[in-house]
Amino acid sequence: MSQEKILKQVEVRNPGETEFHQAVTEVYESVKPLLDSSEKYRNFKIFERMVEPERFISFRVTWMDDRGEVQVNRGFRIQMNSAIGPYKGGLRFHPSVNLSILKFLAFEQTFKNALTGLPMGGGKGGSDFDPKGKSDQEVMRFCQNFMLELEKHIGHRTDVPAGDIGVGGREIGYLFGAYRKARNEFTGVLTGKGQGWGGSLIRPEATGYGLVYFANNMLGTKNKTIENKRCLVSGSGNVAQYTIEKIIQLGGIPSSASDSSGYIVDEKGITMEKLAFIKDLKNNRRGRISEYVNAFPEAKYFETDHSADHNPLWNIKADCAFPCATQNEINALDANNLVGNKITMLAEGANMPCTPEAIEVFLSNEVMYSPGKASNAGGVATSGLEMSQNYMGYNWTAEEVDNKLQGIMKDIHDTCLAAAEKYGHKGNYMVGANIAGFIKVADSMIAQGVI
Ligand code: NDP
Ligand code: 2IT
Repeated sequence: MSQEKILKQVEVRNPGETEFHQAVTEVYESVKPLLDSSEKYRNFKIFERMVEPERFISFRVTWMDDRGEVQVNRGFRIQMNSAIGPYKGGLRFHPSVNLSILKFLAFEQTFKNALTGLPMGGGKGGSDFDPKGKSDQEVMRFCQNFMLELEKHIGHRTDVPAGDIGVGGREIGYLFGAYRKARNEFTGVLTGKGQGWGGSLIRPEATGYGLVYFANNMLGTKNKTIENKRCLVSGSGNVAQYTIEKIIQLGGIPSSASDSSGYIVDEKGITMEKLAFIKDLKNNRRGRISEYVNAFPEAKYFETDHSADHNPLWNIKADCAFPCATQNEINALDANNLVGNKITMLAEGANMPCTPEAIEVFLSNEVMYSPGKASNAGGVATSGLEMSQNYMGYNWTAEEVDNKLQGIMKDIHDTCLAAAEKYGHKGNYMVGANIAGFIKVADSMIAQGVI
């Protein structure tokens, strides 16, 4: 099928699923020269197969809120591709969750997981349930009812979910408890578990730490490091918190954080003490980032105007940027503002936080840019290490896991650069990540026949 036909068919088969179209188009454009030159990928219809989930499950989740009112939500699991291992990927609980968002995430996850070098296929799931403002009991009842259905479709050798937006340690605990009860078995069916019940050390930190390790590798190609670099970070959840932590540990200066209501700017830099405040605020008190300025009045808080054509957070002077909140949070105007302020590097912590137009701005202005499927892969890689430890019935030390994580991030970095250079796009991490991830999955699919 020609380029137009393949992308057209994705649009026709998945009407209105704009995020999914966006993710598919990016990968397609990167691998097109490979498809053009390789008869085997064309004859085996590899790309056409990759954009069709192997299976997706959609179900009703009914639960009772604290007032005794019955609530109805939607639950999903996209089992995208299992050519190189069991389906693996997070669960997102957010009111915006729909098939388009989960399909884009599952599609990206397939290539990301291939890049880690570990045997994990691609999957993603979640619900339009909004944990914000819910009591612990409500979250627990929701998780139990969600798992009542999901447990029929997952397993430690079949499909291993984990966290994502709105799903952290608390939710994984409730989900794991419900699975164990339903199946009467204790297996590593979820990752991101607690330390005492099968979790891996460093998994909570892994996405953010891995992101900064990756960024340091990128800067290393120009004989630079993150030390003394001013860094913009968006988000204030799991990924943002440990990105900020690792930037501080490596001598950088994180100067912002955000949530969906607004952002804080702390020109003096977020210190370990200030980060401890953010962790307690977000993970225990479940408050808003605006409260940061009450504790640290030297910082400033700005509300986000969601109807504006750009986000002023990305117009603050800095050397590096780490978007760690959500998809499409940086558009072309934001990218131009970053370029105007002479940003040297942007590494994606979130999945697909930059629009295609924003990426174009970075690439054409020689800003070092890395796609989430490469630079945020440390989270799922450490999930893979958690699975290995569960299979072995053994735990590695924090130092052992952290060393493996650093090695994996370096390998992913080098793999992206090597693939980019081989296919004529020297220094382009996006093309390199897409091609290297694609080849691994594609060749495995071909070896396993037409199924
Ligand atoms: P969390 O739920 O811990 O934090 C999400 C953060 O992003 C919060 O600060 C949240 O603000 C903000 N946010 C969420 N949605 C929006 C939105 N629509 N507009 C503005 N801000 C928003 O999630 P994570 O930190 O786990 O995930 C962040 C990103 O990283 C996601 O893109 C996720 O897919 C990706 N990722 C996560 C991994 C992981 O291991 N957890 C691994 C790899 C990637 P608020 O509280 O107001 O909603
Ligand atoms: O987007 C991601 O890579 C994640 N949310 C983590 C997935 C995982 O299985 O650890």
